[in-house]
Amino acid sequence: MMNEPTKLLTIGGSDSGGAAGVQADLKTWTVLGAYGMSAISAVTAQNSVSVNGVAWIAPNVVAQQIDAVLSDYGAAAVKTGFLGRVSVVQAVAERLAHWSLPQVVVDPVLVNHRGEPMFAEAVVAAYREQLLPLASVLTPNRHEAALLLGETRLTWSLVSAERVARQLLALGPQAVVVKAIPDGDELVDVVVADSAMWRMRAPRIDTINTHGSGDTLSAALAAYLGQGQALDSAVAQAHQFTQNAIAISAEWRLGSGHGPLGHLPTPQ
Ligand code: PXL
Repeated sequence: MMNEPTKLLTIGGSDSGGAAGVQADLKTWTVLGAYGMSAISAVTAQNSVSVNGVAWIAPNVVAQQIDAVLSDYGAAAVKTGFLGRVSVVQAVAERLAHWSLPQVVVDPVLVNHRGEPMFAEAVVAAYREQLLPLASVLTPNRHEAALLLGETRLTWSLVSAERVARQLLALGPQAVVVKAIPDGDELVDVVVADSAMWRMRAPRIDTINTHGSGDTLSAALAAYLGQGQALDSAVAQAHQFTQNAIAISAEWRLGSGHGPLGHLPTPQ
């Protein structure tokens, strides 16, 4: 029997610095033995210090890329990232509904690394109304979770994170992972699906090099789900993969700012 790789599609933005966006997804997928494809929604000019420019790709061209790969290769799982425009969210939701994919991981890229909203409220509404109902798993950080629910004054605790995760679940995704809730020296991911809820804890690694960590977690999750893992084992392995990648690059100084993860495990 031929041993073919699992096919995966990322729909998101290009990060010229190679840390986040489709570059993070494709690196993650290669390391995990999958075959990665991409539909680019935006081209960003950025490095470890700043984002200097964004060029948006026309929604029909985003749709054409999706149709081109799904009509030929197909995909076991799709991940969405930096969509950023109502018209792009609409086009992506429309094509995903058309192709009726088995696994859709929606990483709602809506805030910058300081937790501030990057886009107009209409973009958040488009996510809520059009993309969340199509998601197998939604993977917001706490700022994105609050934004999606229109909550501006949240005091974060694990209990509020669990409430928020349940409220997001009611908007349509089959599962929600709220990432990186601070709890003492640890960061906790809260997972809800149906009647189940659980927490994944990890010590906070003291490093500036976490650019693309959210993308890496959701990309790894898409890969494990696409490879046929159940949700609980897929989220646990994606969490572990991301922790390892953060640990590998913790001491790197590739640029002078907020640097990337080390996706490739170093030989022991
Ligand atoms: O980490 C979220 C993200 C996703 N996609 C692109 C990005 C970023 C953050 O920098 O630049 C293209």
